[in-house]
Amino acid sequence: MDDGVRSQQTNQDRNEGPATDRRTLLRTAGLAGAAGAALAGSMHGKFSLAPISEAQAQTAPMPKGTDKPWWPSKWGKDDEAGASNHMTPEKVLDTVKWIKDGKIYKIGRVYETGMPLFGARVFALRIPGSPTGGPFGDNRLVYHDEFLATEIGQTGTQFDGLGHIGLQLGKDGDKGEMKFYNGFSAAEISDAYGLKKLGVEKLKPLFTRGHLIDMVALKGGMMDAGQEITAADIKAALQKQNMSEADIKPGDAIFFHTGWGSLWMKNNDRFNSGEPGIGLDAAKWVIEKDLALTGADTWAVEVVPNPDKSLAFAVHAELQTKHGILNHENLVFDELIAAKKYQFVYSFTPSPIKGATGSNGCPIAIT
Ligand code: UVW
Repeated sequence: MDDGVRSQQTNQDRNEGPATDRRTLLRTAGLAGAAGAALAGSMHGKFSLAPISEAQAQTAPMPKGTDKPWWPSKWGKDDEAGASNHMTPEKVLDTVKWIKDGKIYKIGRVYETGMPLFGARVFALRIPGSPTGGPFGDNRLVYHDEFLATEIGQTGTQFDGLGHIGLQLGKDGDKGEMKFYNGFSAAEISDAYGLKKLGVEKLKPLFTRGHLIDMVALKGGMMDAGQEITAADIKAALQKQNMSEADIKPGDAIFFHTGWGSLWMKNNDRFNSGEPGIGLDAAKWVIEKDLALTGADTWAVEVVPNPDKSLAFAVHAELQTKHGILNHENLVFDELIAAKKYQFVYSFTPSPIKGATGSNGCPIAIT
């Protein structure tokens, strides 16, 4: 179906829906009770949400926090690259000015067995054969291959692409109304062998100015699960770090050091139990600043549980689904913080796996 037709049909459907339906927020009602408690508790390790009932599903056209279509995207109705479109030659040339001492910092984690994983995700690396092949030839060459079974874009240091997070509009299970970035529906994009639209391979390589917010310094210690980073916190941290809010330009990236990453592989249960992070207030600030990417030393970047316990990953939906703003999770900033390097070039090219929802890989910061 042509995109214009797609958006017209959905808009028409929504405009003609009964007014009472617009006020019905039953899609989230299933989260408010028992599942809200699950969110507050062990969401990451043992993800569980109470399913909404069939009766609720029949009368639930709009989810909480969404009152109008978010498409077409400002990048065009066919766009699949979202905020990576900020990466123009002009942006790259402006970004390069931030390279002062030529030092490169790895800000991604090592992928290994025992790292904390969301829900039932797995990470299983095997080297078949030991060695996999050989010896070959008179020179007796041997070689190793690896076999990796994992949600490759959603374990460890992970970059969320635009096919990852969507919102169910309309009735529960209606894939035509399960909407992603730019209004693409699950019905259009889903495929068992890779997303047909919004695959991570559609994104442009990211090379932009990164601003690091040290929340540990601002708060005087590691933040706690459920502790929200607000726009006021960002402003206060910028001031403390002698940085100017005016220096944050469209297409830049913003990163948050919460201290939560210190639990990585030391206390996975606590790491998985929730996390500090940005809430909807900071997300609004990110959208207003027209940034390309958010990142943090946590597994979702956003506060979990959300202070509004009826909401699940609301910041993901605001930034990625509605605005095409990208997200990088489980980053490490310790070396940058130790060197007091709060401004750097962030560089990352998502692994171009056709139809993938995200990407593994090691982002770098260049100072
Ligand atoms: C989900 O996959 C729901 O979240 P995240 O992007 O944090 O892994």
